[in-house]
Amino acid sequence: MNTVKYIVEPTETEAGDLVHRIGKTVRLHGAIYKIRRMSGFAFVLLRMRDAIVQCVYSEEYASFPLDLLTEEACVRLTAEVVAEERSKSGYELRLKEARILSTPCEVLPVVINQKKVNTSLENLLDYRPITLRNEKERAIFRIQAAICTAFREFLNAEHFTEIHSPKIAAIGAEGGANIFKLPYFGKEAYLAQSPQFYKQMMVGVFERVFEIAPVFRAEKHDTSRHLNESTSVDFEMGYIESFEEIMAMETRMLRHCISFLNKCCSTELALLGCTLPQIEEIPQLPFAAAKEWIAQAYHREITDMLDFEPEEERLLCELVKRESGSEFVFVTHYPSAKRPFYAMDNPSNTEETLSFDLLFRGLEITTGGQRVHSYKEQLEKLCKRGMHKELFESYLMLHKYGVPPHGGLGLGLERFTAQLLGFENVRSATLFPRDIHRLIP
Ligand code: AMO
Repeated sequence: MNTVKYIVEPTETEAGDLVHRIGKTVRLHGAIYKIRRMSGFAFVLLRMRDAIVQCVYSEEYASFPLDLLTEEACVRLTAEVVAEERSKSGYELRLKEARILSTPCEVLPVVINQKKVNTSLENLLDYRPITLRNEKERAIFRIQAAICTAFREFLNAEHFTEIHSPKIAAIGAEGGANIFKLPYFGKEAYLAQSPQFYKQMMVGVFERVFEIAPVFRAEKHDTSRHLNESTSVDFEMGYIESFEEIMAMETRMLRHCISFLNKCCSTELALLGCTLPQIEEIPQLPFAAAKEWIAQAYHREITDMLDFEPEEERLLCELVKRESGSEFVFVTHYPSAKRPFYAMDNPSNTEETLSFDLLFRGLEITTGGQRVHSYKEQLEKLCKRGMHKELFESYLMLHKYGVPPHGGLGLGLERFTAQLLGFENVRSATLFPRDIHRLIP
């Protein structure tokens, strides 16, 4: 039995637990974020997993010289938690011992330990592996993680099953030229533009499914709203009576998300100076009416009857906010000519689809709608568009062998995060953005 070993759980303290350890000696680990030398002592900020905590270094208590600590060194520290009324936390952490686990070889190329990383977006992204260590940068992605947790929590409670569909595919689901090709053992394959076909197929299996995963779009334009790889929050649900049920589900999902963030990310939101929107009922209006309204209100000529210009999305949100107070608006019944072949046409006007976009603070964050579920109708639509039905045989099994009326949506995680936190560029809410100029880091 002597050879059997047991894993010993480390007994180190979390930042959040320190307040309960007053009067005790604790062990902590993290990276040295900042050293503030004062006269006779120093404040040492430790970047821990869950927060940045302030320790006090004084020769009186410490068994090591302050010079042992350098910024961005990873350390294990022993400290005494002493009650201190003058401190916001109610305690002071007096450093006693330090063990250096690793030290940086070079001084950082950007200052990351100020309130904000004071540099251009380009630099911020070029040095992402370290700029993300900044407290505010880290907060953005902690919030993004919480958004996904909230969506998952909501969808699981609504009996959606999480799926993982392939990202290498034989055909594109969304049409258009923005598709990445790749060689695939002598064949041509594509990076998935969306999980569209697979989530629809899975409606036939689980009725309600969702996926949070990357999607790829070969966008040739360098804009503040487009990425070449983004994270899509998709859900799809069966046995719907109308596409409005999807909008209602999204409204409830967003409400849950906002209340979850207010509860779990109050520190991060305060750090970023963000107040989250309240979501009551989200107003909706048809695409054609929205176009007219914008044209009239702003004396603009309508140049494209099939889609919005980015400026029109911004203006529409402005109008809706003025009229109803809502920062969200559903635009419904987009023209069939601009929607993919899987979108269901409105039976009472086949020029338009039973589909919608959700705009938030001037930007489209979601597309969704009801899908064609009849085999005959889907074949007709494919043929009308000059598409080769042979290419879609496996997708069409869905229709051929029976599927309930269904629909769903895709929400861009980076766009949603960016709008929620008030960023002008979607890249600010993307860990490692991919765009026409950027493949590294
Ligand atoms: P769509 O193509 O509109 O719809 O995409 C859904 C949502 O994904 C986000 N998005 C992007 N975000 C950043 N960069 C991009 N290049 C980019 N492209 C899209 C947007 C958009 O609203 N299959 C449908 C969804 C559905 O009907 O279920 C689809 O992919 O926020």
